[in-house]
Amino acid sequence: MRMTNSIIKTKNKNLNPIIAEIKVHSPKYGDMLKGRDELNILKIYENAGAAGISYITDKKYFNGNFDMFKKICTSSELPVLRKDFITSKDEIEKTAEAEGGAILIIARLLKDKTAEFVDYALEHGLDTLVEVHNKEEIDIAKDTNTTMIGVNNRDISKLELDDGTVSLTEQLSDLIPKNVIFVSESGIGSIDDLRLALRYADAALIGTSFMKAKNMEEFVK
Ligand code: IGP
Repeated sequence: MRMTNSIIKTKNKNLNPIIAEIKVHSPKYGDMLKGRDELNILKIYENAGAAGISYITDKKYFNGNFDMFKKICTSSELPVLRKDFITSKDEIEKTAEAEGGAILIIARLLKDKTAEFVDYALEHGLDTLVEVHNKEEIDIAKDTNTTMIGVNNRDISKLELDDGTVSLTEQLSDLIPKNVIFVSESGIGSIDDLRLALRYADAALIGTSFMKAKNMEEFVK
């Protein structure tokens, strides 16, 4: 199933659409697995009612790897978002071959190539999440055929050393076109943060606090 369909389906059931991120390593907190296994965390997220899964394949800052992404895709019925700093179309092809459900395209990174990369991913059957952090980047995202736009509440260039602020989702919400799925990403640490995010966005992407939490069901209900 595609990520957009799963988010809409979850919303129609009156549940909170959450993309739950299996985050192996955080630049701020270090190792997040704490001896656990990625596929165990996947099961926990599925049982908690996540609408989708996110996995970071970047090795340098997040200690992820593409083989694990493939394993997660084949082990789950849920759509899986590949997060990385994608700058080559080969990586889009690889993601589609692995039967990923969606791919992250960072507007700040791809600039005027964003639309082209989005089309390439869509042609390969992937949903696209164009990540933005300010008005200029939303203008880039608006000029594409993307199915999803994600406001990253953190500044990606600070590599997660900032905590981010969910109020950025609120501040930028009026600028997001109504015909795309709007995702609030990063820094969602509590049910109150989630409520604020989902007052404006269709879905929330949560990594760090889910890797630490035991009460994910409460977020979905
Ligand atoms: C998850 P958090 O604060 O819940 O752990 O954030 C996710 O949004 C974050 O990992 C992220 C990311 C990225 C990682 C957002 N954009 C781009 C790697 C690359």
